[in-house]
Amino acid sequence: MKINNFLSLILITILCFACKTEDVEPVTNNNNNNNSGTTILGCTDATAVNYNAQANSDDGCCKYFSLVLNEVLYDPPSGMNGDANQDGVRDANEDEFIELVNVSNQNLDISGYEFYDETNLAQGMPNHVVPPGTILSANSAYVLFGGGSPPMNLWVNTIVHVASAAVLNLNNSSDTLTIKDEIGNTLIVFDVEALSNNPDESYSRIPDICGDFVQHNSLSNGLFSPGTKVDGTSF
Ligand SMILES: [Ca+2]
Ligand SMILES: [Ca+2]
Ligand SMILES: [Ca+2]
Ligand SMILES: [Ca+2]
Repeated sequence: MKINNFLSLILITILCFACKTEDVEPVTNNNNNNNSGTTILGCTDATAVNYNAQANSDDGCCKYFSLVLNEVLYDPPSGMNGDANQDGVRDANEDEFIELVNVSNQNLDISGYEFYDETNLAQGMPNHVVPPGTILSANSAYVLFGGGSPPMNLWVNTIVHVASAAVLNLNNSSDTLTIKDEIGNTLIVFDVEALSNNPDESYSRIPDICGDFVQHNSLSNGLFSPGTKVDGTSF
């Protein structure tokens, strides 16, 4: 019995030491902005318009201007596949569109912004002027079609307009789109010629916002996506 008691004492002692060795040391968390240890991708530069205070890993996509040209359809496909504005008619001019995104964290007043093709820029006559009171919410899209009657209820969290004065008239072989603000400062210049291969689909930044312009269907995501990311999801 004495030996058994002695062995029990040793066993209890060992178990107690084992318990102590399982004490968990406090985990050192090197992440500045969250305590979960998960990686949150985003822009980590506080001077950028799309700064993400929650991000702890930079995604290489900091932006310093609010408006980003994200997609251009200058060559609507033939047949009803080219009815980009979904008004039931395929028209080579009316179904052209451009898609802009307010990538900043704040609403953006784009009233009075002017859109020109090369011909109209030379004449000083915008193809389109954004009407007064047009406020583009943070992280939402603005789509401008060449013309037609797009059913506005199809777009959520996206402002859709048709060109107010003349179709966009983006010549497939060579043209330049110019966007100015309400006081005439040039914001965006997009040269179609570098991409002028009559693709029968749009050119989009892929990945959206951050990437270079490539043909929209490069990743089998369809021919165009006015108002959404290439995969059809919201901005
Ligand atoms: Ca065209
Ligand atoms: Ca159409
Ligand atoms: Ca033109
Ligand atoms: Ca799109």
